[in-house]
Amino acid sequence: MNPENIVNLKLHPIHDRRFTKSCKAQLDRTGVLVIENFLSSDTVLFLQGEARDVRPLAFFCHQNHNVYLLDSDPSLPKGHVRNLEQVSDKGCVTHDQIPDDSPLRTLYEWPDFRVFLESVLNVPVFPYADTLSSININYYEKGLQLGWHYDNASFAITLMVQAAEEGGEFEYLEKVRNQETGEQGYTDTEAVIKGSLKPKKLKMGEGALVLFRGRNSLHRVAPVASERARILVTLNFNTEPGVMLSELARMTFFGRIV
Ligand SMILES: O=C(O)CCC(=O)C(=O)O
Ligand SMILES: [Fe+2]
Repeated sequence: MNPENIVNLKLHPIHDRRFTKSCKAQLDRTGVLVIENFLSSDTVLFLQGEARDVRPLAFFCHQNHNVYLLDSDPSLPKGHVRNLEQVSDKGCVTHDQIPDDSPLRTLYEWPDFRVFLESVLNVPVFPYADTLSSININYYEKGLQLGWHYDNASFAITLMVQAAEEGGEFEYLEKVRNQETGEQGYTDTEAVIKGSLKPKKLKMGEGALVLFRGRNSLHRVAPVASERARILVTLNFNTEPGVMLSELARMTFFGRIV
C-alpha cells in the first residue's frame, strides 16, 4: 500500500509545517496528542483483518509490578503506594511476525512520517536494532488490562486499530510525579489508584495516532469487558541508533529474545 493512501493526508497534512507546529504545541502543552482518523478507513479495516490473521502468533504475558516499574522498596510497607501491586496482561505480536507487505511496515519506514514524528517530538527517532521490538501489535482481550504505571520512555507512539466495545479505556493524569527532580508524587498517585482523585479518559477512536508522554503521567488501560478486543499497535523508536530492547524486557513481553 502506498503511504499516501495509508494516512488521511487531506485531513492531516503531515508535510505542512503549520500542521506540524500545531501538533508540537499541543503535545508540549498537554503531554498528549491524539490525531483522530489518522489512518484511512480502508487501512483500519485492513489492519483489523491482519491483526486477526496473526493473532495465533501472539505471546500473552502476565505481570505484577508497581506503578514505578521498580523492584519493591523493603524500607516501605507492602501497602505503601511505592510498593502497591498492579496487574498487567496482554498479548503481543512482534515486529518479525508482521507481514512484509503490511501497511504498518510501510508507515513505520516512511521517511516523511519519521520527519513528522521528529518535528513533533523534537528528537531524532531510530528503529530498534533487535528484530522484535520496533512494531508490536498488542491484544487486550476480555479481562485483560494494563495496570497503573509511569513509563520509562519519555514518549510513546501508538495506533488504535480496534477499540473495545466495553472497557479498555485509557485513563491518565498528567504531571503527577516529576522524575527529573525526584518528586515521586506519592499522595496523588495513591489518590488516583484508590479512586479519590479522578483521572482523565483519553478518547481514541479506531484509526487514531496517539503520542503520549508517560514518564510523569500516571496511566493505565482499564480491563476490557467486551468480546471485541482492544487492538493497539505500538510504533517503537529510540533517540539514538543501534539500541536493542533489554533481554529481560524481551523475555517478559515477547517470551523470547530472537
Ligand atoms: O495501550 C495503550 O494505549 C498504552 C500502553 C502503555 O501505556 C504502555 O505500553 O506503556
Ligand atoms: Fe505506558
